[in-house]
Amino acid sequence: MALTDNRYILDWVNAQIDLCRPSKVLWIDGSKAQLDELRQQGFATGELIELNQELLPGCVYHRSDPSDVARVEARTFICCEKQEDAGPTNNWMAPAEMRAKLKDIYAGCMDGRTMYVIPYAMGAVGSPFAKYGIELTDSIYVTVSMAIMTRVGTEVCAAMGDAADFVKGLHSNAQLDPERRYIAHFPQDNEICSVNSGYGGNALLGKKCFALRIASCLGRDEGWLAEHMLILGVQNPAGEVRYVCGAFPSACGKTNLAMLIPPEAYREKGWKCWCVGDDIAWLRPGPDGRLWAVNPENGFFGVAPGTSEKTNPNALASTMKDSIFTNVVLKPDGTVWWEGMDKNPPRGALNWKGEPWDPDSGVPGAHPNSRFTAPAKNCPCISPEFDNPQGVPISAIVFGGRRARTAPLVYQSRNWQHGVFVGSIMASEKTAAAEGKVGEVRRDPMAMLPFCGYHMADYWQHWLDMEQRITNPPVICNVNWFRTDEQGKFLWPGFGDNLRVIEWVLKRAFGEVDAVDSEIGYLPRPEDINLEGCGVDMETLRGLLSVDKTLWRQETAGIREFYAKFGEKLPAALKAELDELERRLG
Ligand code: GTP
Ligand code: SPV
Ligand code: MN
Repeated sequence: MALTDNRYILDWVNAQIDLCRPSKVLWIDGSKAQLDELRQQGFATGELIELNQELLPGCVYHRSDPSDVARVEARTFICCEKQEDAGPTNNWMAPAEMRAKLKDIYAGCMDGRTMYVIPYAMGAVGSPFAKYGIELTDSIYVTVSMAIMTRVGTEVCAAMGDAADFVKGLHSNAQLDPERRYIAHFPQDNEICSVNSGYGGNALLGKKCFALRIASCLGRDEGWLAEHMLILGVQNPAGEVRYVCGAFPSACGKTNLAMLIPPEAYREKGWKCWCVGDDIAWLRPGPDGRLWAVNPENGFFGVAPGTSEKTNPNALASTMKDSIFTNVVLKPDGTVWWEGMDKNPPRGALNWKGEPWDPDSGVPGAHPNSRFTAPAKNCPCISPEFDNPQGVPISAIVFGGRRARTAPLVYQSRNWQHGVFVGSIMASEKTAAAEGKVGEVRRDPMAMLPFCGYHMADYWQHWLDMEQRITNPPVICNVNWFRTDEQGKFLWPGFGDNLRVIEWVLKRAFGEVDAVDSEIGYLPRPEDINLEGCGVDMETLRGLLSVDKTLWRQETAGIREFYAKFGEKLPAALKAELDELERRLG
């Protein structure tokens, strides 16, 4: 039975039923009983596998199709009326053409299946920042995942009332045919159509599709920012909590930084960290002129490999109940394993494809982009402000990526405009979170390259324009945890020790520490980074903070080439910042 009498919702849902012709329609009310029942059905169809309920209560396992293991950027489209509004970094197709294609693919695609109707909220229900959506899907996996990643059900319908402004999302696994896979966005209609993929960011439409691609367009029109950012609260020994947002490309450390545990020397003094969000932040100027952030999600869709008791115990603890594991190793005792969890790979286990796996084979058992889906409330360090409808005030923004050589451990931009420049020139070595060759350097402005729902140069202009609305702006820095030595070994311990860098960043935000000017921005004086108990010597730190002018001159050439893509639309302010950087480098 429908959970609403909202005409706009019912008319749209009915039209999709006519198109997809499901055999059954089930509205998701968000109740535990209904979700339990769905999991049981998932076990029966094999879509889900029950895990050891004593060791992992409420947890299930899922394998995606081996051809369907990451976001597919080549099949992701922005379908606005004019191609120039999508810009040179997005795939574009005319809305009418895409709709015609999709109509054929969706026609009858749910025959013999159930259509699940999921009313969901991005942000705390009732918050002035919250936005609402309906996802239609024929996947139980997607449905139970959405129930973790977002707030779903009856209370969402109540909050939507009879309003017309909800985001429409139609998802079908269809045949999981990679040739007919489309992740299509229609910003002018607040609509998302996803078909032939059942994987994460392609299929959980609240996440990248809505909360970034569609929301970035809403933010442009309404005067706010939808960003690919974690939100971290840092509590100092005086008990004061300061908040930082961080934009790193996929698989570059957002979840890890968001759940950071302070190094022992810090914990002893009383430092604590709080996780507000690990992937997406919606940022708005508050009446006090500061930038305020909410995390629109309700769970974590985190990279499994490398997550361990040592690197990220909070993430691991978050997955101990009511979670979903996708494409990891399935152990004979009904628990899970992945590379980097510990040094004891299991024997007699099944790999991510469901085949018997020999840990000595040299082939990884878990897919490198295997993931856990865990409720935010499970996280031991979840912020008391997590559900605060007003969000949290942001003192600093850090941009970052994986750079073996160029970017120093940290540097601060000179002002907002220079900070926007620093974000726009972000680059990172490619990881497994998207399809493509791992290792090559790609420019990824603000970590938004695959997620900006409109022309990237207009997006930069929007960032620049935001300065007018933020009278008390956060500082903007760039960080790089991934500098390596000649042998390719990381020079910085990373993880919890990143707090040493964040402490400096936050001190800069409050004018509590000096810095040295350099060609690229303000650098820390080495003695201002607290190295107590971290095993890094001054010499190494100096190296980490060094700026190699030859490399940076090559870098500016690369930036110029990248900027050239944007032609006339490139904001003059960014062009001026690049000129200034080149001038300083000599
Ligand atoms: P998405 O969920 O795809 O957006 O990724 P993410 O940005 O949340 O990245 P995540 O925190 O899951 O980390 C991805 C990988 O980077 C894991 O293998 C981590 O172990 C590794 N990593 C994270 N932080 C650090 C760090 O400070 N230093 C080093 N060397 N590796 C790190
Ligand atoms: C990312 O790739 O940035 C992710 C995973 O967080 S996905 O949801 O697939 O986008
Ligand atoms: Mn993450």
